[in-house]
Amino acid sequence: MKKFLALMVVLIIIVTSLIGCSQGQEEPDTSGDTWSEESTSETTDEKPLKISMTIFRGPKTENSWLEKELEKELNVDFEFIMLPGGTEAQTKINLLMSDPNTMPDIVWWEGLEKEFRQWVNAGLIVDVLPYLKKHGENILGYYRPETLYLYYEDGKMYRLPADVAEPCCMTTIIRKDWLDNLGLEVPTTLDEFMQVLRAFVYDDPDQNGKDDTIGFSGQAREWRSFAPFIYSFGVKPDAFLLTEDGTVKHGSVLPGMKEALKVLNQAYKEGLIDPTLLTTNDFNQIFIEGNFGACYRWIASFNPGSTSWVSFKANHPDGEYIPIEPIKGPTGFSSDEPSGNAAWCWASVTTAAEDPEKVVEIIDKMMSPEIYQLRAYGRRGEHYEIDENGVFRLLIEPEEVNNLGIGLTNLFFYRKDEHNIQNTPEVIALFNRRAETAKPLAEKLVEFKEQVRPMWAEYGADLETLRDETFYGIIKGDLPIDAFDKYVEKFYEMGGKAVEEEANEFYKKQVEEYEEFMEIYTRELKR
Ligand SMILES: [Ca+2]
Repeated sequence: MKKFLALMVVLIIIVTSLIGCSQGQEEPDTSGDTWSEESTSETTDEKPLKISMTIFRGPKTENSWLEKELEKELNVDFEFIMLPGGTEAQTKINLLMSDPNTMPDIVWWEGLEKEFRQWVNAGLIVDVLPYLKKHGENILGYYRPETLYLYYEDGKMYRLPADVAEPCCMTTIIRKDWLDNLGLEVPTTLDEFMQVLRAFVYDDPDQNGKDDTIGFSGQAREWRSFAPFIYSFGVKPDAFLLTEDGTVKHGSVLPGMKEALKVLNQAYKEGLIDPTLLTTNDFNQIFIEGNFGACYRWIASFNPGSTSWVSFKANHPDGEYIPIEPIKGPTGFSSDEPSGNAAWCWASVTTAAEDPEKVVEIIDKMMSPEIYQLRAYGRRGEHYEIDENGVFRLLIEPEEVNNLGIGLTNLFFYRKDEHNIQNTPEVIALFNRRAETAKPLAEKLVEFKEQVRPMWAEYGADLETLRDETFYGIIKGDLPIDAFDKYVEKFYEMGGKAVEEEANEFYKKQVEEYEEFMEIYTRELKR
C-alpha cells in the first residue's frame, strides 16, 4: 500500500509537470480547445476512465511512451487491442464483437458493413449523437457536413468517420526544367498539353542527345492516372455522375468519355503515353528514374521528406517537377480528382463502455489539434522540429518513432488539415487550391450513402471489366473508336439499366434526406 501511494505521488508529479510543460511550449494555433485546463483538475480528482479500443496499422508497440502520455493527458487507462494486417483485422474485430467479454469499448473498423448493421440491430452500438452535440467541438468542427450526413441515420449516429481524405489528393505535375530547356510555357489546354508532350518525347528535353524520354506516365490501370485527358471532358469513368437533365448516369457511358478516348488514342498512337500505363508497372520506380515529363500524382509527394522525391533528386539534381492547374478541355471545362466525402474506416462506441458520454468526450479530445499532434508526431522540440521554412523534421530516428508508439493511433481520427504539420506550408496551400480545382467534378460526383445496392452488387464488377477491356482496347488502337457506342449498348443490356435505375432511386431519396439533415446540422451540430 505504501509503495502504491508513493507511486501515485510520483505519477501526480509527473502529470502536473508534463501538463505545465505542454502549456508552456509554443504550439501551433490550438484556439478553440480550452479543455486542457479543465483536464488538469480532472487528472487529480477523478479515477482514470478505462477504455479498450481496437488499433489498426501503426507501429503496434505495446505499453508505449505514447500510450502512457495519452493516458496522462486524458486521464484514461487505455487498453489498445492490436489488430493484425489486411483482412485478418476484420476477422479479429468480428470475433471480439461476438463475445460480451471481449467487446471493446470503442471498435475501430473497416470493411464490415454487413456486420456493423448486425451489431446495431443487436443493440451493441451506442448512438453517439446526443454526446456529440454536447462534447463534439473538435469532431464537428473538423468534418464537413457532407461527411457527417453519410453517417447520420434518422436522428442517430452509430459510427464516427475515423479517416476521410482531403477533398482532393492529386495534381497534374510537369517537368519544369524540361519546359525551360525547350523554351515552352506551362500548358493550360489539352491542345497545348499534347504539344508539350510531343516536345518531351521527340525534342530531347533533357538535352543528352539521346532519344530516351517518356511523355506522360503514371500508375498503371487506374483511370485517375489519365485525369488531364479525361476530366477535361467533364467525365469520370469509375463513378456515377449527375448529368445536366438532373439524372444520374454512370460516368463511363457519357458522350464526353468517347471524346476523351479519341484524344487518348491519338496520344498513344503518337507515342506520347507510357505504354506500361495500360498494362502493369512499378510507378514509384518510374518516378525515381525520372525520365517522363508529366503525370497525375499525389500532392503529398511534394513534401521534401517524401522518399521517392529524395531518390528522384539524387538521380536528377537539376530535375524539377511542378504542380500545374488542371488541363482545360475543348469547352473550357477542367477539374482535378474529387476524393468524395466518405470515410474508409470508422469508430463506434459499444455498450461495453460504462460511461459512453465520457468516451465520446475523450474521442473528441483526441481529435483536438494538440492531442492529434502528440499522437501523430510526439513532442515538438523533443521528437520533431518545424524549421524556419515551416518544414517538419524528425529529431529522432524513424525506428525510435515506432518504439515510442508515435503514430499508433493515426487511423483513429486523422486530421488532414493545417494541423497535419508533416505537410509544408506549400503543400497545405496546394491541398487547399486543389480542393477548389476539384470542385467542378465534385459537384457532379454522386456518392451513395446506402452501401447495400443490390443491382450494383450483381452487375457492377462485370460492367467494369467490360469498360476496361473496351477503353484500353480503344486507347491502344486494338478497337476502333466506335467500339465505345457498342460498349454503351452492351452496358445497358448487361444490367446497366437496372444499375442506373437503382442509382437514381437512391440519389433522389438522398437529396431529400440531405436537406433534412442540413436543417438539423445548421441548428444543432454546426461549430
Ligand atoms: Ca534525351
